[in-house]
Amino acid sequence: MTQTHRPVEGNSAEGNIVIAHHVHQKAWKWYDYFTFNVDHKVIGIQYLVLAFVFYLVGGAMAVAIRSELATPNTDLLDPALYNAFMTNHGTIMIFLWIVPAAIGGFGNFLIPLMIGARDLAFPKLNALAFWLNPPAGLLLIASFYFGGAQSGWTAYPPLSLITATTAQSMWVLAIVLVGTSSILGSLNFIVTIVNMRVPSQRWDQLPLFCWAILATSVLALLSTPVLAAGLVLLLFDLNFGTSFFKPDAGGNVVIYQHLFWFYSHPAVYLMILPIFGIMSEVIPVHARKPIFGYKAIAYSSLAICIVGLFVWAHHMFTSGTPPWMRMFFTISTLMVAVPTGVKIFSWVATLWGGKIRLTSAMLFAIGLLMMFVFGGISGVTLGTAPVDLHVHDTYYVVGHFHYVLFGGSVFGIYAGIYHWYPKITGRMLNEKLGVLHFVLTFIGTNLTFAPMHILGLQGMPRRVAMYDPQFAYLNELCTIGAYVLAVSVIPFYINAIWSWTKGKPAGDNPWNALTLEWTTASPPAIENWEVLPVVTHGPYDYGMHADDHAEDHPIAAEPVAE
Ligand code: HEM
Ligand SMILES: [Cu+2]
Repeated sequence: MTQTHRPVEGNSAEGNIVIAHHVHQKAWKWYDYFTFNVDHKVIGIQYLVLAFVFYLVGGAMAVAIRSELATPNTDLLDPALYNAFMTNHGTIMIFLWIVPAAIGGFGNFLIPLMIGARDLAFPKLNALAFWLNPPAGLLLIASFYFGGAQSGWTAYPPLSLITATTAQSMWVLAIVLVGTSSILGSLNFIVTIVNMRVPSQRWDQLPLFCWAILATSVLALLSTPVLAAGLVLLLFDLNFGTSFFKPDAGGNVVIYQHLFWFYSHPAVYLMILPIFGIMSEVIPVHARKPIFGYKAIAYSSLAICIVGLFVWAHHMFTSGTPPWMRMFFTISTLMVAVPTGVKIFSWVATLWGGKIRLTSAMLFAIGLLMMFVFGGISGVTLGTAPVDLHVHDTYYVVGHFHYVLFGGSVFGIYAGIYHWYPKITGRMLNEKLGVLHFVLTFIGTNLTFAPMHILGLQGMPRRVAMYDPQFAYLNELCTIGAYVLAVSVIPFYINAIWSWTKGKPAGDNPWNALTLEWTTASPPAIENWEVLPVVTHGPYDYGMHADDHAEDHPIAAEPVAE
């Protein structure tokens, strides 16, 4: 713990009020953000900013891919470059955008603030975990000099063993770096949440975002080493003449798929669980209502984490898996829908009868609900072996996972940014630009990814630069949607950069929220608190106490009319 070396004065009779003197410095300078800084808030911002930079890189690749696909012929990119863009687009969007933003960014910035701690348990380890990410990104970008990895973000052998060997090795090293980062970060989160809550915060007063990060971290710890093992074997096959995955030399390609998906299916929960955590914070605050089913939401995160470990082979229904396996993995996959449904219903129930403020944060949260339900349903169809056998590796899959990843993760990251930007910077974002951003994003996402389901059902294969002219019309729609999405980020980036210094000052608690992070200054001082907070009520007790902004939420104060 970092704070133990500081002179502290305790109200020891109570045991829960600790006053720290000599907090020397109030705030960091801009250049501190470019150094090996150990403050969790600096690290959180470093993760977020790096992620938003890579979002543009991955997004530019998406625009290139969609421009190529605007017509049936390959008139823009040569096929090898197309494959390299496609592979690195997926890799960057997952490993350098969603995961670092959702877990690294929000997790680091918020966890200590939400539990009344001054930092994470191991601040240096935390900084180290962050600094593994920039070199990973550089490796991916530099790999284009060697042709770029071309075998898709799954890097299935034997394809990955016979295309662009050097670039593929760089790709493997990049993923091992981000994987290591995620293992270190997860350890830190678990120890911090378990050990460093202020004594007055009971487990059932822990904000749901913290529960989500806890579940995410456990899952990352269990699954990431398996991916690392698979990738290191691949690296050996690529460079040192081994043949773990070379079929013609006695190797087995299906083993690679098991190792890969044992991590990469859970990886979708690594991306979505923190986002679910963000949803559980944003919705009650902007609906001015206690969250419905706190315990159900907390437990369902843990349930998703456990069941999520037993579903990986739904990606392998077409890899010669025996029927009993297809049956087992269909059933386990469908079971994940249950805890997920619990969450969705809890949020809808929270919205029900709430005094909803349609802030940009709330718009993105509601947009997420709509998109995610749609993506979840197409996921259920894919998880069912008989359906998947038909649409596997078609655009149906591409439509599905973009609904979940874009409609789920990206909308959630935006909801979180609009919600916590005032805490992070001390300034409000401009709401008009926020609404414009939301409208463009919502239209763009649906226009880009909805037609892909139809294309898939009609039989258009994925991962192709050239396609049958019968698919031209729907592809044009997708490409127009992609341009709308490209435009949609402009108001957001302008807003985020401009408001950082010029936005309306936010005050400490602009939304009148009840979680602990809103009890300290905006932006929080270097060690977060002058006086550690004392938890007197639950994080979502809107309208339940006379002193907590009753003017804002009259709902629960009066008995529900029935
Ligand atoms: C942050 C959001 C996004 C995420 C997480 C994401 C993720 C992915 C992933 C994992 C792949 C698979 C790559 C592979 O198979 O190796 C992929 C492919 C693709 N993405 Fe995205 N993507 C995102 C945004 C977008 C956007 C905005 C567009 C269009 C404007 C787009 C268009 C495509 C296309 C056309 C493919 C190729 C599909 C194929 O041929 O299989 N993606 N994306
Ligand atoms: Cu999966």
